[in-house]
Amino acid sequence: MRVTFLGILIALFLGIAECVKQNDFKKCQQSSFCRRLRSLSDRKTNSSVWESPYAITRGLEQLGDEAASYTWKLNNRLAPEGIAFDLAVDVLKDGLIRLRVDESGGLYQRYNQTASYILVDQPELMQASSVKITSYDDVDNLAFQTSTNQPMELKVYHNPLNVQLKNAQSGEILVDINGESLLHMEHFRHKDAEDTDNNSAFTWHSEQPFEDPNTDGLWEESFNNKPDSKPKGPEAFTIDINFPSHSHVYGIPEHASPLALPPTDGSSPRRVPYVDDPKPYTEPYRLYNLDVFEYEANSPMALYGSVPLMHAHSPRSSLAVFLLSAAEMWIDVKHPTKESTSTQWISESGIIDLFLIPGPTIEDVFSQYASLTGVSQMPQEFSLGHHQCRWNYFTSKDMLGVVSGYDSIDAPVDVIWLDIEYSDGHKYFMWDKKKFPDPVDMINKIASKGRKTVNIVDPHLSRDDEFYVFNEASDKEVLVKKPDGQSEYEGWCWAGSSSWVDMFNPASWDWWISLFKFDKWKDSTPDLFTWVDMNEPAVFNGPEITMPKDTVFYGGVEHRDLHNINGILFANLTSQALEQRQEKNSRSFVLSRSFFAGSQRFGAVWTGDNLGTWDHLRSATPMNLANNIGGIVFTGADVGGFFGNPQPEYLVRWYQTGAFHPFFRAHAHIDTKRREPYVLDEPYQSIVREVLRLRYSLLPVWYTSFRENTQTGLPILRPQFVVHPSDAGGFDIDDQFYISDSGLLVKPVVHEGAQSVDVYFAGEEPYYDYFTHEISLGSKHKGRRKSFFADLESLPLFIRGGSIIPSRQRARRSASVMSKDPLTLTIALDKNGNANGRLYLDDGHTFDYQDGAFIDRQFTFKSDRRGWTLTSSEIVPGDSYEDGNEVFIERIEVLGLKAPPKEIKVDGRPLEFSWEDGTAASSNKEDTASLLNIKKPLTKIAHDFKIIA
Ligand code: NBV
Repeated sequence: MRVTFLGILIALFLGIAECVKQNDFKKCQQSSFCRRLRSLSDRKTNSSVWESPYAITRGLEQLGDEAASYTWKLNNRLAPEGIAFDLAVDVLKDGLIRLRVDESGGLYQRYNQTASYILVDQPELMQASSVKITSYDDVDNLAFQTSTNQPMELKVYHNPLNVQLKNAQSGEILVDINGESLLHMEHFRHKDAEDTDNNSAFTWHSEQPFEDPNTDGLWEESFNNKPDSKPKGPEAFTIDINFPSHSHVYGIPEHASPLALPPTDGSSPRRVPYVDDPKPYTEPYRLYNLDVFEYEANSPMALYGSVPLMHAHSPRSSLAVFLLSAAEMWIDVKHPTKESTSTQWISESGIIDLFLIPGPTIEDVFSQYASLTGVSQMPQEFSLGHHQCRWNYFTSKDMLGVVSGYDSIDAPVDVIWLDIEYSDGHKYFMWDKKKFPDPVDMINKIASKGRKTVNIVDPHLSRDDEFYVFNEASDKEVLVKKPDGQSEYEGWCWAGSSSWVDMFNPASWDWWISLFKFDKWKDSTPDLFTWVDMNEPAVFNGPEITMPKDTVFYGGVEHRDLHNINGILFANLTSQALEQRQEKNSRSFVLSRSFFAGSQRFGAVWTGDNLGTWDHLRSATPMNLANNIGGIVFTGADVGGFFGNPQPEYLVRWYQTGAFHPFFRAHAHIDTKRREPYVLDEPYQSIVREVLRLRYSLLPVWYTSFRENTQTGLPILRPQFVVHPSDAGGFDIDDQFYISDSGLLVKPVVHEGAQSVDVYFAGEEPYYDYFTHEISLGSKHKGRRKSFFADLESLPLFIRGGSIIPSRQRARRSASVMSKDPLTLTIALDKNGNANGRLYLDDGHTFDYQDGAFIDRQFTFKSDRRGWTLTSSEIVPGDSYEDGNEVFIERIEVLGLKAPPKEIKVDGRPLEFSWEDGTAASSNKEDTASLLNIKKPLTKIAHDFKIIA
């Protein structure tokens, strides 16, 4: 054991493995439940008579008088006598459907706690009186309206069971459940029972009755010689969910795959912009949070996080489905026709808890999904700045050297990070005092330069009896148990022999929070924040580098039932810990590697250990877009690539890309050469400095974008299909994106040696090049591709006409010293000479904004025959905040005016301005736009104003 562990350690440490070890991770065929249940689909294809054995045996019953909650009794005619299921349907307040299937009176209770950890609240039900029920012989029809007054119908057909959600206005079937007759829930059974009891439900999908009760891994299986005892036997389920009128599906992160999910049946994928060599997928998408060493850049393999939310989209409507299961899951995608999609979902355990999110607009989908899993935290403003990380900065001096390195080249950075080597023998919370003799002094010195520190806390606890955290956890009995349910589970991780905290045990919660308190963690300060890594959890000697599925958590629950939500619990509790240790009401900042639906409430995530290769740079954008449309908006990727020593061109392209991801952190493996911006040669260093400054100048856009997400659930990074939902030409595009509603459109350059890029412009508005002000046009019915010069210094960034971009143009060393800086407004006119924009500001670190201490402004630029007016008014009345009262506007730029004004006044006071003729006669012509530059309007941002010309 020790030898193997050492081997793994050395390989990880030196980064010697070349690429993902496919053999370390299961294919569907190697996972018995996936193999069993995926085979149903093949058997169906090869069978002339295929019928679902599931039927309703007792019709609709309403639960109580008030609420729209209904049940049916369900039977599998192939299951032994006495086995039955309950089907429950809730119509939720906003018109979402929650459909649950559970075994009724089974041998055990299937795991049903996932919702209690993931949903923001118990979903509110619609009044029963708002649902009109009509029942015929074999079908119940539930008619209701969504909160946006869209009439819907849910049809429940009894025999065989089939559930369809229809748009009652268009008659379109939106979602069809069990239309393919694949639904199956393996019932609990006794291992030693009569053959019939064991087998009869399986004869449906296996040609022959099983001879051996453990046929096909029902009661035990092993992978790479790691056994999984299955004390409860088989308990998987599968369900087919079809979208008969939706050609595109998106979501279900985390995979390094194109955003528009390619089919998994081996058929050719559509053209995918980011992959040079598209290959057909034959494996289903897997959701099982794993530490995948050197993962592939184009694959449906599982990665660190799981969000079982899938969007279905067509030019006519958008909707989504959310299957709330914390167990391992596999999802197949096919396109029976060009215009339709069929999917099969396979999960190892738990109840079926499926939400139908009806839309019909894409905005509706996001707000409906946010009503379930919540929106982002309002982040600490500093965390939107640039982060410099490395495995590892080794001493206090090294850390302070990073700060002075940035200062020496006048480049901004907000956070310097410490990886695992800061700790004493990987006993997190304990600093290695030889390298960091006075951590508080070091953190304070960094803070005195306007910067913060983050250090890592991995969830494995060294089983060293000198380690107070381990001793306390052991005494409190909050450690994960072996399959016997009694003794502490022990595995290998960085610290050697380790145990893991069971965050499902309520007794661990206050204790975990207490570990971060300043009176306990004396080597910590309010300027130190937390990175939670390896929380999938990663276990070096475990099956697939994680914990065995038969380990036991609180209440006797097996790891298999809750694996995918283990990581989010660490992020949740750590975020609470950072909030609660402050006297002032400060926000937390936590970065977590593992995530699940709802992780947006607890901080940022990143795409893990990417490679320093061009295909990984290309995959970063679709991966971050997928997280964003999965609700997890505060996301980024290791800038520069975690593994490898990138060439300067690659590094520059990475900064240009990462600067437009919400979480912007450079990071590198311990075995790589130093590559901080201040060690780069010219011209690379200067290019990177400019990119960093650009990021900081746009912090007001990023901050406003987060505010918008907290109010609407809309993503911050938006792919084409979200912004132009009826332009089918953009549905497969995932290599360019918009930043929230700001109007900024980004096209990262991600090919070696590129001197030009193609940008896709959709819609009727003009697009202005951010730097040159050259105008490009979309077109009314279809997008247009246009090629741009893009040498290493060029960064394709555009403003959509009709937008107003707030920025801060003074170069500073960090976000925390910018809070009083004046603002610039850049106004890019639409084809009618109008524009709108928003700016949200608050103190950037407390919760005072919840009591009204914020500035939330709407800017409106309106042209008429005589001239134009720019007004600033409050969107939501706020009381401003201390620094906010000092912020003023120092410059206003207007792009695309037809003629210069004669005079410009604010409150009767004339303003100075300059004018540059464009070569374009108007914003409807592709040429350079005119530029009006209004100097020093000096209007306070907290006040209303009207500028007239
Ligand atoms: O803590 C070391 C690394 C860390 O730098 C990286 O960001 C994590 O994703 N960690 C994984 C451990 C394993 C690295 C091979």
